[in-house]
Amino acid sequence: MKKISSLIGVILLCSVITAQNVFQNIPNRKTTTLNGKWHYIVDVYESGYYNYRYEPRDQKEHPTNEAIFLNLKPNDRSDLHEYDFDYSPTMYVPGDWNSQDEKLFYYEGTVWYRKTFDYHKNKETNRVFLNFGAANYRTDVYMNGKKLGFHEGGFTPFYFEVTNLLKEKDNYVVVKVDNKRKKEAVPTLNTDWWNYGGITRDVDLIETESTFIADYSVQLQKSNANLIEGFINLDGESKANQQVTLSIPELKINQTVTTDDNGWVSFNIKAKKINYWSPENPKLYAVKLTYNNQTLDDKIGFRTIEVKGSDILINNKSVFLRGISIHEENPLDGRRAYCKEDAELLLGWAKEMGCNFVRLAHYPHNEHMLRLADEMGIMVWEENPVYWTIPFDNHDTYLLAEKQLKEVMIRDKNRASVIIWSMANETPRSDVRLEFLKNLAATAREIDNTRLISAALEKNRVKGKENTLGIDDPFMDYVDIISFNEYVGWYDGLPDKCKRVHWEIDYSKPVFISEFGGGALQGLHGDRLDRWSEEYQEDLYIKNIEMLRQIPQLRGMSPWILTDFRSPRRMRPVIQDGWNRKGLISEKGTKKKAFFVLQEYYKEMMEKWG
Ligand code: GCB
Repeated sequence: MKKISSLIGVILLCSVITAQNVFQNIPNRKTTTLNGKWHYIVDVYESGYYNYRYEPRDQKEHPTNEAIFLNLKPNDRSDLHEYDFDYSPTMYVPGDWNSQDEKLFYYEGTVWYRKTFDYHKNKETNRVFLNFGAANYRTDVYMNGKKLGFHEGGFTPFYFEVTNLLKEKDNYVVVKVDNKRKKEAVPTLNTDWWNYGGITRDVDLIETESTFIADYSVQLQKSNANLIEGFINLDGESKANQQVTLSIPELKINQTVTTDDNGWVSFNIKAKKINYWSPENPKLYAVKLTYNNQTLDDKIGFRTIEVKGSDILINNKSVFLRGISIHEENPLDGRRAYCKEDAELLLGWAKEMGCNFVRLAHYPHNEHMLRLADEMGIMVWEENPVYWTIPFDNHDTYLLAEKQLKEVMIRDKNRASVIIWSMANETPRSDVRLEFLKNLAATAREIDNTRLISAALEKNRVKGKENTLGIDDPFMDYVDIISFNEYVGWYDGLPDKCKRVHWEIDYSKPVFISEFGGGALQGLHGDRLDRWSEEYQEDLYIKNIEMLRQIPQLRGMSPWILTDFRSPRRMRPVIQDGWNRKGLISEKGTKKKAFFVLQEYYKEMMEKWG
């Protein structure tokens, strides 16, 4: 019991914080991975979190033995305990729980995780942070019996400082992950993808000096291909008035700048003869930031991205976005994608199809995808999980959406591959929704004025004109690229309808088709009118492509979708069995006929646009 009361002291001292800090460039920092096997406890009733009065145990002055975050063991043979991590099963982190334990395949609720470890700090003065790449959806984090805080949002990173809690021996991190869907959350109750739960991305301890480079941005100024600008931000007690050096040896840049009282400094540096990043030439420069004998390396590409009339210009050259939409799922294993090998598989397929662009739907994907896209020369659309009908009138929901948008923008701002921030997908038109999206777009532009803003909107019929489609969404005024999903031939008529459709889009902005497509079970053959056959999907692609050629401002597309993916909405036995079949590649990795239609079209577009 003594042990418990000393822990309580620690608990009371701590004020619980909501994590929303994002570390820049974790791959190049001094880290110790906590990936691997973690013990877990499935807590359907959340008994380890709430007491029998339904009060959170971590807010009680005297939490009883049942508070799982305390990670207790019976002291003697009479002690009452109803959980025990040591005898509980283990699963792999990172990874979703659905694919690792058959009983958890459909599970939506709380699972507790525990990892124990020893840790030796390099220097007495160093600081240590506990970082999660992502965990879905709400994560409460405890270390050595103390609550560090919580994070909401399933696809963005967060960290807590643990310097003062760390011991040399027998540390334990206990994490409660809850993936229950909620109406007011982002995303909301209703989605068309699998609600994978768990600690789905890497967990690391990051060790820094007492004052260190926390964040930075290094990129070309908007529309100025000869000026590299950005900022550097130090964190720590002596962050004011410090010298930091930015060097890019290949460009003969070596500049020292001095931070202000907040540890912040901005810079702009003229640069000559930059070898610009582009899909044809994914040049990345070695960039080094040095502060007080600490160095942080990165590889950064430089390019401009702009819109002029209906053209998208990369490095001042018109481009056609040969894209494909992708979910963060490894279909071969039927699980969330989380590692570099997964990114290689997915982006490798996209490249094979002839893509120079991917739409990472419908939420921020793991950082491996972005770093690999940088290396492979694939341009990227990143998306905020504002999907379908979230409660647009709820201010807390707005704050959650904004927080997740900021988190991904902070993480990926130095990736040249990212050219578009997407605010939302298929949201219903209304005044409150317009306000919501306008505010999100304004925030995005404030954080990053160099990239383009868009959202996957919806097409509509043009009133009074038969077979005429267009888009009439007031949010179009706030985006750089008019993107919309159209499902002619699947949800809207049969593929033959494509021949009858006229498009009327009176806007001189680039038009991008963020989705079209249809389902096919790989290996099911039939006539082009047999829904679910590969021939139907093939015909749908041929006719959609022909139809879309009529749109003069068309500057790209990301059809739905690269591979079949798990979705509980897809219940039809034999054909679907829990899979959305709109993939151009099956869950076994076999290409369907439509894959080759798109590949052929992209060959043509490459010849035409370069
Ligand atoms: C859509 C959604 C996407 C769905 C797709 C479908 O419009 O944006 O998330 O999966 O349709 O297959 O119905």
